[in-house]
Amino acid sequence: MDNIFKDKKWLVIGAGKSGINAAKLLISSGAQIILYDDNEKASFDEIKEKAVFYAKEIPEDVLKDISEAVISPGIPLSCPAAEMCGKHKIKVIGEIELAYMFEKGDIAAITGTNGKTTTTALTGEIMKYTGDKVIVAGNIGEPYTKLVAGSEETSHSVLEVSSFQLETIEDFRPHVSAVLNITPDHLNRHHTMQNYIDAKLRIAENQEASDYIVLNYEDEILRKKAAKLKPKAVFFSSKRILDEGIYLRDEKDICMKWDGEETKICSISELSLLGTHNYENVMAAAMITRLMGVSIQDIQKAVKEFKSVEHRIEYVCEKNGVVYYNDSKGTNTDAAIKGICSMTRPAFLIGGGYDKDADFSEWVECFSGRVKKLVLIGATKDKIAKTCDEKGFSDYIKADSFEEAVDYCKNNAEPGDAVLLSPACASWDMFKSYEERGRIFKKLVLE
Ligand code: UMA
Repeated sequence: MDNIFKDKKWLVIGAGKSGINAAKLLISSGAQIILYDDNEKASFDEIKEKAVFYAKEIPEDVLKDISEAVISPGIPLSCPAAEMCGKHKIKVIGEIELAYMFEKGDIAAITGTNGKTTTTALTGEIMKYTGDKVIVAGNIGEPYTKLVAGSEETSHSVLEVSSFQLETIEDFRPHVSAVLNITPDHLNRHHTMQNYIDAKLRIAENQEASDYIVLNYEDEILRKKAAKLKPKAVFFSSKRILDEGIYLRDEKDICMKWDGEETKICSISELSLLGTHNYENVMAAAMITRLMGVSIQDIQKAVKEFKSVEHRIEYVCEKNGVVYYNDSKGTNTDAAIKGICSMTRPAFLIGGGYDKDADFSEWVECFSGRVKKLVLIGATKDKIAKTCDEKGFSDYIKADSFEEAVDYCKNNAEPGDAVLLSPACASWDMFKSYEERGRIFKKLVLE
């Protein structure tokens, strides 16, 4: 095969995890790298010998030699660097698309507003029962560009893909895709709900009739879109028994119906994961892996063995009769509502963070009878406080720092209470990532 990268000059936009790993993949294929980041202090030590770095602006004479550009997911196509590419007719692809050019095996790709990390992790665990090599990558944390070089003809890549990543695919074609649900999120980036839905559904754009898409039957948007998609749609439902697909029978058993035959996968009492949203994640993962060729017996074993994912309603510890939970992955109101609704004790809730133009009404509405005190942090604290005032919820305080918020909870929660970090916001105003926010929370709690 011709090496289409050799001696080509590639522009890598973004010097975070995705950008650095995209650059490394390109360098290993013989390409030359121009690295761009809005932040002039961006660190790129790993590739500093092999990349030329620019911040804010790229000189015209450098741009004219660039053949293609790869953009990181967190950077919108309206950023100055991508606009410069447009002016110079340089094609811009996303980091997922770049990795896909190196893929040798088959792919299961999972998106949705919520649940995708748990579903991806579980899908990866079930796929491992095939005995084949399994790569778990994407929005879940490990960039696809970092791991794809290890793919083989018989390997399986299980990818969590965000709407940001799907915006910039071209040929990316999973054999099995899944959209778990679509509720408002990232509207500051996508501007309208329709744009957000369109970005998510790009997951099926290159799929053919021999491919599958797993969809949530209870999500009206997805149910209506199914017939218009090229891959065969297979549904899961937590509310009704389906003619084909996977569903929760009598609110206790997860059953799969395929080729006219119903098989019980497990009872929900056998699962470590809690809550209906998690049963949906299990159903999606079981269906995806069945369509990827895993046996029913292996699916049955794997789902029962699976434990919860870090930062998703994660039990931290019990101290002085107070139980602490880290739900830092609750980065939007929908996910955070699931966090609160899973609590069986009155909760001190730490909320607030980066402003994504979200509406906090529904989140605040579910506080009644559940939230003892809301401790607000970050850029959205005044906006959330205003929503609380409008909704008649007055048990809130504002903290000046994350440490102050955690300390307040530690000093005021009483035996029988829970302390829950479930911010309903992204972390980027105060932290590098939701992972960093979750880990700092756990450290402060355990101190
Ligand atoms: N930057 C700019 N201009 C901008 C914005 C950012 O130059 O307008 C620069 C920053 O200075 C920084 C770099 O871009 O140096 C960061 O790039 P990035 O935001 O794409 O972040 P990465 O570190 O590359 O991580 C990305 C994903 N981040 C985002 O989509 C925001 C990670 O998803 C993903 O795990 C990682 O790639 C590996 O694939 C995180 C996320 O928060 C978990 N995702 C969102 C979510 O789940 O809601 C979509």
